Amino acid sequence: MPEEKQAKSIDKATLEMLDKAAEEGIATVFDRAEKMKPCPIGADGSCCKNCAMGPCRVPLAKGKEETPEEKKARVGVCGATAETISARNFARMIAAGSASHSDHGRRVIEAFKLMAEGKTKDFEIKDEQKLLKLALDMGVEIGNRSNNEIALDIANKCENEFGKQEGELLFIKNAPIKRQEIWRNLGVVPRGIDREIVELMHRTHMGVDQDYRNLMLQGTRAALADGWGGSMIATEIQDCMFGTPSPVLSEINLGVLKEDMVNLVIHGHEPALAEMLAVVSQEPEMVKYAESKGAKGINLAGMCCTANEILMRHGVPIAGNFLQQELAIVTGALDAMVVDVQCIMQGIKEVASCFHTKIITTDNRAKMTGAEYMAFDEHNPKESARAIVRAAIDNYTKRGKNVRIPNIKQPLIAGFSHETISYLLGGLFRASYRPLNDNIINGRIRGLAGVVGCNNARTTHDSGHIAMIKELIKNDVLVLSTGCGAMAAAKAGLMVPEAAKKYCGEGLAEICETVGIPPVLHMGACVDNSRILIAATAVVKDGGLGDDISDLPAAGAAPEWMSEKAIAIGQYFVASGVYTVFGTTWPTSGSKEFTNHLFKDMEEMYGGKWDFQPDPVQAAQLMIAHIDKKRKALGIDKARERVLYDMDMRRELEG
Ligand code: NFS
Repeated sequence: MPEEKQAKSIDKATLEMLDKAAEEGIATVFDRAEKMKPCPIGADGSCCKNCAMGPCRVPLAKGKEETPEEKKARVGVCGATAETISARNFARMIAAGSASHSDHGRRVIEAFKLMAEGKTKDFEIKDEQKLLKLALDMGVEIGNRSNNEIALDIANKCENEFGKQEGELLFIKNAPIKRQEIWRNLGVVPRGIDREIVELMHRTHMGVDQDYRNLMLQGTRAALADGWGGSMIATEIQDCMFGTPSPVLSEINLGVLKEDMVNLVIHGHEPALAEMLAVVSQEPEMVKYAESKGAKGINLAGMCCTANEILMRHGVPIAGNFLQQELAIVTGALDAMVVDVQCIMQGIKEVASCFHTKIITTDNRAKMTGAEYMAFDEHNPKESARAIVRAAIDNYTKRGKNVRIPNIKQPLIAGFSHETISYLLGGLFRASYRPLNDNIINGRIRGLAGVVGCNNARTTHDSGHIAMIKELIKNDVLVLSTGCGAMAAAKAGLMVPEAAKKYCGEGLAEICETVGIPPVLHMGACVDNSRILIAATAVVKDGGLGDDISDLPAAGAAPEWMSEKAIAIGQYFVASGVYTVFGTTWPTSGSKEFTNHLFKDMEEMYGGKWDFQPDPVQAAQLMIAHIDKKRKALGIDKARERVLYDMDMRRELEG
């Protein structure tokens, strides 16, 4: 029987634009993925190219048990074993992922410092309460000092977290006490963010660390330096400067583009420029300028995590998630795609060459051959943003006749910072996680799941996220989401309160309806996974559910992951005590021993562990089983039935 072709997406807007691309002979990521299969040796982590004696390939023969002799022979030219090679590759993914999140955090601090020093007037403190709380947490004097004086001290302290050579990262103290002890006992508390990443790169160089256990201790240090360091710093400082998110209504999918307006999509990860674009695109002079070119106004929309940032704080609509970036251009209605850093496919340039769309790079760390570079000047952010908006408006006049915008979009509610969750549940004057804890203890909410991460062209777009989330909420698991996973959920209509009645088990539906929240809470961009860590810690601190994150009936997943950042996130979740299951593909399959270390040993070390399950419904069942195990350990298990999907229900899901 011929192999059944995998559906490209479950999202109708995506499918419609893929048809348009096909009609016009335009290749996208979906076509390239079909044309080029992944290298099976590299996909399993069995290829080492860390020196010029290689690349060495040490693939594991599939379908039969390996003999000890065969295992012994599976080494690189230098003698590196499959275990070492696999661990090095995995560790380097962590290093790259942690570097990306952390360098994002560093840029945010730079802007924050300029603001504090009065060198830019366009940024300001938007959340004074959060600033003061940060000051208290970080030991910064408040007294009679101005906000900017306090902010400058905080900026300097945060900056120091990157280059610190000794001691412990400051935000480690945000974790439950017991967690901190576990880390100290294992010796994995990060010193400085940069130091841990550099040391990991050193240790994975040819001929350095050859013990996968030891390598992963450093991998964990670098990952924790991301989750409880770079990412957490980014989130906290962004909240001070741009405001802590609170519930906001918006819309998502390609249908947010408008035929009669200048369409400008901001794509990437960092919020500073996007914040300014959100402001200046509404300025009367700008709108007038757009009208002078025949447009009805300026329509700003987001893509990937920059989109999440400005959605959370301003309700700016989202055009789509990772795999939709080229398709926004295929509509023919996009006048400019403005990019900063991360997750930007080079393919957008080629697709844009078939239309009038201008690709504008704005960050000196991420330029693209053939695209126009318009530097974002942090000293003068508003002016930079105005120049970009003007360029988009000018380009509107070049829009061709070949325009088709799918008439598909969904409403969503976003803005669930951990502060918001406690206000919503506890009330403005007694904000607390108590009601959440009580409802977990009484079983209305079975547990919590973080479903996060990317899209991956090797699996049906959005399908993993949606199948997994529906299975979880059906079983009364409240889902916290970030990144492209959150966008998938929103597009499927799961981020409105009405979704509770339709998709949730009785207990969860009751809570959502009473509080007026959706069953899937949008917590922001991928750096905002740190919000999930803080929320989990708040649940621990509120009491009744153990004294560590690993005691909570909670689990994490990235069913469609693809980025190195996802591996860094996974490792800091595991090291923070969370059972974490990934889908699509597993990058250490070439070494059973090393995979065992991640899937088994880590549970003894950290109370959390990795797992891999490409079927999203089965993966959800693994998460639920883990949640039930934790409920039992806490003594709050009462007999409850697990809803299992039958084939009809699955078909309905996929249809
Ligand atoms: Ni996260 Fe956000 Fe999306 Fe994946 Fe990329 S945009 S930082 S890496 S693809 S979720």
